[in-house]
Amino acid sequence: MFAEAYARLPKQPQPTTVEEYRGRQSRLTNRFRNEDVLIVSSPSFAVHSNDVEYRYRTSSDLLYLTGWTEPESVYVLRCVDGRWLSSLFVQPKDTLKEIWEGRRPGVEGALQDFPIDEAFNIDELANELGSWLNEAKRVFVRGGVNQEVDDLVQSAVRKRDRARQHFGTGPVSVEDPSGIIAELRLRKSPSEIEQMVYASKVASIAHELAMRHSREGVTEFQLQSIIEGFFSYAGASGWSYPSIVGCGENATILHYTANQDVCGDDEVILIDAGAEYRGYASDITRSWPISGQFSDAQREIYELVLRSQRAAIEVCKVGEPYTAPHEAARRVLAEGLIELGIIDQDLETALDPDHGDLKKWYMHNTSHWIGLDVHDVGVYKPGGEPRLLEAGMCLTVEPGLYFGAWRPDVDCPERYSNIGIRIEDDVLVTGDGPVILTEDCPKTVEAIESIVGVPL
Ligand SMILES: [Mn+2]
Repeated sequence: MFAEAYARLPKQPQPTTVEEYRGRQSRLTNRFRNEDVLIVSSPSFAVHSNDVEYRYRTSSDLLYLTGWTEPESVYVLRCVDGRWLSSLFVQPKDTLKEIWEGRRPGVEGALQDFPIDEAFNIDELANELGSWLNEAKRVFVRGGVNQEVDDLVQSAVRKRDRARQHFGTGPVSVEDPSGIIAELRLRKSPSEIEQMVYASKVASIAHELAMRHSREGVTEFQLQSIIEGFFSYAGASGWSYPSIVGCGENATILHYTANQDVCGDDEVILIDAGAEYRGYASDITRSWPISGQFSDAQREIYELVLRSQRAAIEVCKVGEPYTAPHEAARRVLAEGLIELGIIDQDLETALDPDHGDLKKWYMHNTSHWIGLDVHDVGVYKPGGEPRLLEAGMCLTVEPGLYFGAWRPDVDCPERYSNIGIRIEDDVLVTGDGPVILTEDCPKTVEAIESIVGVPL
């Protein structure tokens, strides 16, 4: 069943080139002084149980600067005689380990295929990095990622030797580089957008396949397996966050991930699932009736959320504050809920963050940045003011309404009992207006009703 769906995908895009990684490194060093040193370590493995680890996924900053995905690695940028050098400490070649765990690129591989000037085995870290640190003034490193690096930095800072006494050498400050790298990552390049488009297309088709396999009695985990199975089939590395597959009252739980229930004919299912491709996330939510036909009550809520989502996407424009989609979505939702008699307040009261009833049924934000992290980096309110959208920024637009009849804190209207609807797309801001990266994913009532329960 996957082959036909796979045939609809475009060819996989070219990977990011070594030249582009070099460009990112030099945009970063433009913000540094010659005595600065930047260190980015790969995170350690996460244990699943006993001696079994989770699938390894390196840090997004390391991916962004180098494309290097191997564990036990430390990347260093430093300036020698006026020239910035890109160094990488890597796992050594080890035939026995490679027989068991897989081939290692090693020092040669790092130098050959990556934007790296000098490569070392990781066991040389203390020696090499230790001496570079003694020459540095400001060290940019995120603490808590690599204990050995943290210790080396601390020892360089504490060191009180003759050179320090006589010449004032040695680091005087340790700073977190995350914010500087985040500013670069916030604006996506054409090649990054190509990877994100592929991740989006894979996830769009996966959602469509889940729609096609929906029928009374199907389980949440079966639909999850179709979605995640297609992610793998299509060459994605897996999900970009654990899939949310919730039917009936589970659809009213924002981050429901148990995915263990059987789907009933009169229920709406909400699936929030995205593929990760070459480190880039997609993030899609769709909601549909298991029967393939919206009931009147389900359609009323669905069309309202869809209207609000379209209004929010409309304002994803250069120069708009990042809060504009949220404000647009909230206004449409509040108007609609008043019209349906669900909110008995005037519009401005309904929207009030303290006294408004909108937040009873819509309690989350509308947007987050998306990129190498599903909740991508980038400060939303630099200096306290909402950031203005620029071309190349990518954000999600995901309004929803949730009528959990199980909730003791609200009186859920009977007619809308246990209807949970969220509609989420990934949007690229461009000079020509918003581009919906996930536009292939069926969204209108007509499209959904013609697809649900109809195998490919
Ligand atoms: Mn999202």
